[in-house]
Amino acid sequence: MRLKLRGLSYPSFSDLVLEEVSQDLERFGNRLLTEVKPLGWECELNPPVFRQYDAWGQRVDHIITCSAWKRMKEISAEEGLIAEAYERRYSNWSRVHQAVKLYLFSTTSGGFNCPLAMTDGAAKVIESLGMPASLKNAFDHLTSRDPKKFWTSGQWMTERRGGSDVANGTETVARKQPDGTYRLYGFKWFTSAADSDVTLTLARIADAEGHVKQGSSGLSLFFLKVRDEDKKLNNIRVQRLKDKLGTRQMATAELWLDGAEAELISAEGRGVASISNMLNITRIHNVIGAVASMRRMISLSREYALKRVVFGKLLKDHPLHMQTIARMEVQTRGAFLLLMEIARLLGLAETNMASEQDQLLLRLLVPVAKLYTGKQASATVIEAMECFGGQGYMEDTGLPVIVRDTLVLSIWEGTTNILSLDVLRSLTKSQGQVIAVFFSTVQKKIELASSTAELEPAVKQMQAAISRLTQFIQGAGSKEAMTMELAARDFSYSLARIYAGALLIEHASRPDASAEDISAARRWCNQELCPVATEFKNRSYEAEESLMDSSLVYGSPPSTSRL
Ligand code: UCC
Repeated sequence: MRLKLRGLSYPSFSDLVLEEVSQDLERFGNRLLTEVKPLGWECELNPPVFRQYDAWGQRVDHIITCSAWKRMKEISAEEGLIAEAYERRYSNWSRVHQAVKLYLFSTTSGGFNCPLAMTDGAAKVIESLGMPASLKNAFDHLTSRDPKKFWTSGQWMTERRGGSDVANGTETVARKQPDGTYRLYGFKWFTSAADSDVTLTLARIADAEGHVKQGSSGLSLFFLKVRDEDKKLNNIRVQRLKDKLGTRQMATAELWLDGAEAELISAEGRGVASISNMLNITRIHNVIGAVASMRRMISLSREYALKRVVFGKLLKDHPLHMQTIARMEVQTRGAFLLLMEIARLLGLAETNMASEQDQLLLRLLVPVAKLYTGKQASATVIEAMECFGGQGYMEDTGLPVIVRDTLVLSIWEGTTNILSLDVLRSLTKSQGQVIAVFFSTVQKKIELASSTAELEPAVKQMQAAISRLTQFIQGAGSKEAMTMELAARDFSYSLARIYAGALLIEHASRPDASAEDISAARRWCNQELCPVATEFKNRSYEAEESLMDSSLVYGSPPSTSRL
């Protein structure tokens, strides 16, 4: 769209943004192919090594990372992979620009997308706290484009008692010092990207008698530097590196905090609420990683099908094989649009352009998209691996690396069930407003399809799903709270499928939409859009069915019929 001023026609802001961003993405894409991809592979082949003692028996606790990993850090700064979101040179579109760059970077990053997620989260927390003067310097480092200045952050949330129930699992204690700083004592069980420069972490502040308050309201949020100017650890001992299924390029460590100097950055007892700003950002990065893995595996499968001859013809000429890839393609398109929607809403929220509805929608869609795309990605990459037959299982193809690195996406940053409960939390906290906004937004999007006859079946399926979801909500409202908890996962899946369906329909309603856009929307809507209504009808959330769940798992005493 062009703007007209005094008879002259100028390109609009969004046209300029699109043009500049497109050029940047094209340049970055070339850099990824020529420079970053080989570095990513080098990171995989040279995972971090832990050296606890030096030659003379001195405890040093060095985590040694390869040169390619260090180069990834420099490239991340040069490309403004964090900076872009905070400079906001493209106003509300900056987050979309950043998300697309991260999406392109993700599967070639050699695992460096993980520290970037936490770095973004840390910058977000600092900004959300109103940029306290004591943290301004850290913020500048975390959002710097200067490779020499750029810092990454960790997010130390998980302790020995687990990473989900943070409120009860956190044992780390913070003792106040006469100068107002704190010293932290505790054991962090999973610390991703342990080579990071700084971190955010939770701890319980001890009172004068050394007592701490248990539960969520006893937790406060702290900022600390991992090493001092001489690179000496901040009273932290590394116990060992984790031996993980995937993300092996990245050092995940067990850390003892033995008096680590830290700064209290939240109000006392508001640790969880404050770190949730970080969690929401890292969850969005998780979505980026999930969609990127899906897209990468499909691209590779597509290319392979153009070259591999089997049963006398190319794989691409076998309709059953094409059907398999096409099904993945539809899932990936839905996931991609969900990601873009979240990035769009986040961009609006961060430039004070979001309405109250946009903010509510963002709160709801982050856990919905995280849990749904995490699961979709695992299924898709395994399916895509199969497209290569036995070769897909061979390490030197690089395909198992993508599969391994994808499988974590449904676990870290909150498992599927924990995120489903977070969806319920957003409902409770907003007194149901999130769901009202959800319905009205979905309706508006599918109304756009009114002039596209080919979308009629999809619209009908969506209308039916919306009405079944409404009935479920009304029905579940009159039942015990337990019903909603048991339904949480199916409910969240229903929200994801319906919302992504609406986005695909909206996309396919554009005047320049292609036949494939229309087909993707139709096929998406052919799947079960509202599983929660089906399971509710099946009485799956009733108390007796819940008891039967346990009996099926453990048998009922005396157990007579274990298969
Ligand atoms: O650290 C990890 C790995 C790092 C690697 C990162 C790489 C990512 C890379 C991706 C790239 C490919 S894994 C750490 C994983 N751990 C988690 O994600 C935590 C999972 N657990 C939860 O999310 C739980 O639901 C908790 C911890 C939030 C539950 O805590 P509480 O204290 O029991 O929950 P409450 O009492 O409901 O919430 C406390 C406050 C409330 O605010 P107030 O007090 O004002 O009512 C909540 O509304 O926190 C608020 N709150 C939130 N606000 C809780 N969650 C949220 C949220 N998501 N958004 C906004």
